[in-house]
Amino acid sequence: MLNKTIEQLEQEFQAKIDAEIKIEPKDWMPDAYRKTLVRQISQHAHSEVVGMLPEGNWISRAPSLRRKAVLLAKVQDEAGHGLYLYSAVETLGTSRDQTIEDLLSGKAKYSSIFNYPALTWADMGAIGWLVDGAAIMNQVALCRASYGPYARAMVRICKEESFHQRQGYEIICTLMKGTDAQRQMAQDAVNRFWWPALMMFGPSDTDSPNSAQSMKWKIKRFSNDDLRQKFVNATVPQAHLIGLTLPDKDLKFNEATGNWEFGEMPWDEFFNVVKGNGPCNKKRLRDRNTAHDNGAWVREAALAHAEKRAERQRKAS
Ligand code: FAQ
Repeated sequence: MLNKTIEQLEQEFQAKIDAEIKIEPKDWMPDAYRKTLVRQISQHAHSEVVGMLPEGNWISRAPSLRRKAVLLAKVQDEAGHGLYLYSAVETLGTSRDQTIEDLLSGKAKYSSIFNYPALTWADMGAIGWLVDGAAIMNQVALCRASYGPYARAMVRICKEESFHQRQGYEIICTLMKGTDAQRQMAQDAVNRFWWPALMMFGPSDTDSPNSAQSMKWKIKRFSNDDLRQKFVNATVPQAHLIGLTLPDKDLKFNEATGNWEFGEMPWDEFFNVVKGNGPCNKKRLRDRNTAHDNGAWVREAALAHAEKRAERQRKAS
């Protein structure tokens, strides 16, 4: 490797990617590839962890023991997803402490969707059905990402997200079979979460600075707009099946393309939320910092325990 030029190394690297050979942590990789993975995977990890907040808020208010147990399990799954993803970032040479510090200081991004409030129980259904549904649409493709540790983490995450999506749809279906007030609550949640869910796929392809390179490196397999369209196509029939309308007067089926065409995306709102000015950005960061501070004793205890074990092993050997 020492005798090779950067150009040769880059060519070999791209050839491996083109041949669908996974890149592993100890393999040579261009700095920009490493940087883009650290960026995307850490934002993804932060999204899972911040994503626990709106749902965590409903665990104590779930309408039955069964609903409480399911929601609790789902929120715990999100914590697990965060941990797999933080581990994948570590394999790229960035410390977990640094990655988490970037979230807590407000430097790092996380998905725009988690800056919206969860106002009613129906929001738990809308989040599971629409938010996890959008997440899987994007993440199934990431199971084939070129970086091995990310792709492998995504396989497990997708299995769990698929359960999350079904539990959300089941909540909404149950409400739609209920009283007028329950149906209205479901419709209201869908009205509020529909556009923010579509924004999860990121800016349109013409405004997505990272897409072209990420697709060449096979980190991304589909463009933001392609995935958004696939999500709309999959979700509109599910809404209609149970009597929900979607808050888009321009939504119409195009027989020729087989696509559900949708109206103008609220891009001003998207960029505003990403810049930190969404309804809950400040609260989410504050709550995450409080949770981190409250967990200090757990981290200290775990470290003290690990040191004691290491000391015992040193003495025994
Ligand atoms: N929110 O050039 P692109 C979940 C940023 S997990 C905020 O298109 P890229 C599970 C983007 O980072 C949800 N920022 O970027 C769950 C970039 O900023 P930078 C998270 C956004 O990376 C469910 C800039 O805009 N999923 O929900 C957003 O090629 C329920 C330009 O954009 C993932 O993270 C956004 N929506 O494509 C948990 C999946 N969109 O860094 C709890 C992995 C874009 O240049 C409860 N990530 N930006 O300053 C990806 O697939 C990609 O990163 C995209 C964006 C598709 C999100």
